[in-house]
Amino acid sequence: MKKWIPIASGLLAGFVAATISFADFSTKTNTEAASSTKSNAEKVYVPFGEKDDYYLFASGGHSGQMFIYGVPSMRKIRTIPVFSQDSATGYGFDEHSKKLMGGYTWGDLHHPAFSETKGDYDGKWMFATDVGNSRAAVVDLKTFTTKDIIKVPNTAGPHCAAFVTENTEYMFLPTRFAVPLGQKYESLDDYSAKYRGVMSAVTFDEKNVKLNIGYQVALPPWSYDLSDAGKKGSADWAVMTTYNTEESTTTMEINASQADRDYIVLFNWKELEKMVKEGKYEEVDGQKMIFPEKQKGGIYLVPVAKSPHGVDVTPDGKYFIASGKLAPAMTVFSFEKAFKAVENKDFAGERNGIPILNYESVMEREVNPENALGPLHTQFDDKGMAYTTMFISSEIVKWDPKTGKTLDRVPVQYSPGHSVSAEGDTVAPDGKWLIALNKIAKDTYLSVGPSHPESMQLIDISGKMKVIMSAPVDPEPHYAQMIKADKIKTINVYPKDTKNKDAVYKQSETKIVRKGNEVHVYGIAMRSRFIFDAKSKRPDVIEVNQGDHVFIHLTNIDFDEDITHGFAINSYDLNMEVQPGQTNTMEFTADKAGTFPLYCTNFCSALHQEMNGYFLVKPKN
Ligand SMILES: [Cu+2]
Repeated sequence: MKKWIPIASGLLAGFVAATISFADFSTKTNTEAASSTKSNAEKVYVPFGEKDDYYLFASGGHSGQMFIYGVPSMRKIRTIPVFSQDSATGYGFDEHSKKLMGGYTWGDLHHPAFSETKGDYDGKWMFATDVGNSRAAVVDLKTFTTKDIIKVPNTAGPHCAAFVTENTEYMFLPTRFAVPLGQKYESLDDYSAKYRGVMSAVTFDEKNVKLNIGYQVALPPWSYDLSDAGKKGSADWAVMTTYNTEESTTTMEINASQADRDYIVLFNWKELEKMVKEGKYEEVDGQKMIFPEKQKGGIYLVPVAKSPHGVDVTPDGKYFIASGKLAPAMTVFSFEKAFKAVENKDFAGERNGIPILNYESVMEREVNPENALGPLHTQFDDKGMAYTTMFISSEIVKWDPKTGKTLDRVPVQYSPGHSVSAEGDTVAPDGKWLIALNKIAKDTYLSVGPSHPESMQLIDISGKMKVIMSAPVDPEPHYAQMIKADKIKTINVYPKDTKNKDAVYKQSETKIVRKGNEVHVYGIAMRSRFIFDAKSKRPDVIEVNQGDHVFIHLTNIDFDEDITHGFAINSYDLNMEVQPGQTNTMEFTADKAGTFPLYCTNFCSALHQEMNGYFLVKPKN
């Protein structure tokens, strides 16, 4: 009984707050959520009229999508389709998004990364990579829609990304699976000689909203796992972990864990950029490829405990932290010591022409919290303290990178992979909240059969760490980033684009144009009807001949926030969305003759159910 009193009174307090804020129409955020005097329920309760403090962008793994949550409420707000089709938004059905997807139907979205200015999230763009089909994408945070996707050649699964440099100069996409250049056929017997672990330096042209590959580096045929860019004094550098330096080609769980040490690849991207400018590269598949065994300088190896996962740069840019995922210890490495070792050529031999720095010369300290096992990934708070997920011992350990002292620890349910703290990988983390992204939820939620959801557990880190709540999540969050809500500036409606030849804003300009067997419909969606040809007897009907190639250009002329229309043709397996002010195109061949109702799929008004018409296909004979 006792247990329920604070929760009930918390809710009551919340309802009172809701009434007040609704009355004055306040849009203030729930800034005192982390106050330690509140109950768990009060800390996560965001009353009607108030908003969450943070957006959480979680990778959707092999769903191919990105999941958006509010923090601290942990309410799921939206799914952004990125690499996979999504009929809810028509993504992958309309011409623009179909083209972006490049012929693929799914993706495996791993690590989301916000664009940065001076090492801090600027709230403008979000990048992500696809391990399933080797692509990279950029999402516009004004509209929460995917704007560009590129296929990354010579790379098979850019798991190690995306992490951006301090001013979004680059994001580095190293491969998880080594493949021969050009992904040509080569026998696995020739693995060490013919396979490569290519890293791509991807640039983002903000003006044209276009991702490009600046250059590539033909690294040894190892698996590259995670990376981070330097900050402040180390801003010209980046680090990434690599495993299977054994170069094994089968039974990896045994063969890739033989050597006691794998490596962190430490590279100076300004140096690599200089090499490219000086023409020190070879053209491979149209890419500028740097071969580190021929072009010395710029890339170094740092030995690390075997099979490392995360490598994370401290907010001050002075250290990078990595751990072997089977080991009990985290290792803190010093950038300053690494720079000195590079300068003094303090090398312990080389691998594939890349100098290996002496472990002892670069290592600052090893940190070994009692009974902690399986350190994977580290985030930071506003005081520079580190929080490391322990996959095997199922806990988060808080520790001080400057002393190695363990400060706090909290069990999570269960097996956390990554974690994310508020702006926790920037130069200025916020503290307050940490979310454990747990791979296994077991019996946490109502059963949904043999396969259970994953979970995200919200941890208050404003004082002693405390798990506040747990939210189920679809497969599968690998990493997430959390940004202050007020940094994101969305638009309300798409502005009129008078240069767009497909757009029609006036009813009188709607028309159906035939050129041979090509039919172009220039139509309008508005509450609560479609108008394809205003002059026609039935303006909401499209009639074509079987075999016609049909383009339906549809503009939503409801310039009102949240009045989105859908457009589906029954039994034609087609659906797209037009957000307020947006123009979209659907292209298909009318191969089936018959009568097919068309309708608005996205609820738009009281008369939404009446927003329909017919698509008539006259048979050939
Ligand atoms: Cu509608």
